[in-house]
Amino acid sequence: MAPAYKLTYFDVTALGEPIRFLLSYGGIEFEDIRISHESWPALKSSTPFGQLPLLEHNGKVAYQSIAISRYVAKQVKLVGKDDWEDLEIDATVDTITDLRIKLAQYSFETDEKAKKEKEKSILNESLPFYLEKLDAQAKKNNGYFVGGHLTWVDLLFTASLDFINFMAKKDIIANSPNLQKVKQNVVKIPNIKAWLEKRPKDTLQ
Ligand SMILES: N[C@@H](CCC(=O)N[C@@H](CS)C(=O)NCC(=O)O)C(=O)O
Repeated sequence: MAPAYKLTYFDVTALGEPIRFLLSYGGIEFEDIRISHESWPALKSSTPFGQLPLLEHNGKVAYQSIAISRYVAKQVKLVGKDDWEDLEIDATVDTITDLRIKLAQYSFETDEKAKKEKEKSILNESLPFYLEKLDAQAKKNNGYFVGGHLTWVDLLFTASLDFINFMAKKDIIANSPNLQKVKQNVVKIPNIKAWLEKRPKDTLQ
């Protein structure tokens, strides 16, 4: 029987990888459909908002990577212990998203002069600002972001690192010992380890 979950995204980690991590964590089998850039234009208009990723479950289609991640986190029991922890998780996810969007503004800037300016304001100012605060949060929570225990934001952060590092052109957590702990706490989980070994090796970012 075909798996009940089908994830459709491009052949990159980026916004699809947190969902792949979460499904893998829960031992949930899923179809990992990877759309090539050549075949995307023909598919685009059939998607809810002309973008990927999409998750199909029980014959229904969901879009928006973070909403999908939150849904899968509930299925695999990686949410907070109470509403306040859920709020803290959501706030941290939004902060990581803010950082990702800033780095994309730098990374995909094609005008040389504008890129130089963004290097200063984003790479040299915003990035260290965010990293210092996120590292302090991970320190306070003993190698996790929220509540001193594993939640889906730890998986989302770790799964996003390849793409974020690609955009920043460096290992952003090289000098952030507590963010390194978050990553270690995630990659040592047997189901995540198995996914990392199994996932396509030539995937970009
Ligand atoms: N907020 C959306 C953003 C989705 C998004 O930007 N998807 C990009 C790939 S990362 C996409 O589908 N690009 C192709 C297009 O817009 O035609 C999410 O988190 O799912």
